[in-house]
Amino acid sequence: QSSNDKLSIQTGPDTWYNNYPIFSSGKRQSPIDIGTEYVDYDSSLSPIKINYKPEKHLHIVNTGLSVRADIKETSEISGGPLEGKYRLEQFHFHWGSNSNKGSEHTLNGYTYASELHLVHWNKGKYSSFAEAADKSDGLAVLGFFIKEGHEHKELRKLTDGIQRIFDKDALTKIPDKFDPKHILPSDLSNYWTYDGSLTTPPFYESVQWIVFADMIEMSPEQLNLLRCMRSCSCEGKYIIDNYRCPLPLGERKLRSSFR
Ligand code: SG4
Ligand code: ZN
Repeated sequence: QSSNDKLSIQTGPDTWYNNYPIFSSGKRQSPIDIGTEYVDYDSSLSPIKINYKPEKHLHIVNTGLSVRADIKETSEISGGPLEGKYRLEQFHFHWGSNSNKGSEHTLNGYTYASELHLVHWNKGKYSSFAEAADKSDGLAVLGFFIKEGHEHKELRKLTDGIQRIFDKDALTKIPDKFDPKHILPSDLSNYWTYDGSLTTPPFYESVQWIVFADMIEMSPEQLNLLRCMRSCSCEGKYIIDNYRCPLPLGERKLRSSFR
């Protein structure tokens, strides 16, 4: 075993419980299994309003744990379970070593090939992402399950860019205009929502999770490009299976906007 293997094993999802003991007993940790038999329909949950602007040159970075796209424009969401406006900070993906796994949330125990997370912060109450990140009402993350299927046209711009950032800490700009709204399915009225946390260290219990019933598709080729990203600037260590496993719902409520 090389030292790089060890580093990855010591810092990957398998050891996060040991290194962050407070949160192994946390009461609002994420992800969870969305067990539809535990869901409460809430007729007061309106559709999520998306007010996203196209990015002139989307910046994407290989963080060593994922690919992250950083948002420069003032793109916002409101509605649903949210009070006031939440501003889009970044989006990123989780994925598996093959398409039978990769999502963080599961649906009645079923895992999908990947999951997209769009991370927003409460701009009505806080003045920056950093200030909001550890507050109980600080963040809202939109989650979308991704299935293997058709090529996703808007994400093609991103997956083309990924070929330039296979090494950890590499970053690049997408040459074309990129509209984050075009990543999303057209119907955003059906979703589940619950109080949760970041799914990576430091696991702050600050996230209103909104996971959508309508899914996104990416082609096998697009998913394979994610799997070519490296968790170091060396040969052979790939970013795969960068998902956390579901934690108990506990006393929390899991609500749906639809029957
Ligand atoms: C990914 O590792 C992102 O790249 C992180 O973003 C993100 O951390 C982390 O996932 C956890 O986010 O929606 N899955 S999640 O709970 O958003 C944060 C950064 O590297 C703080 C900043
Ligand atoms: Zn995530």
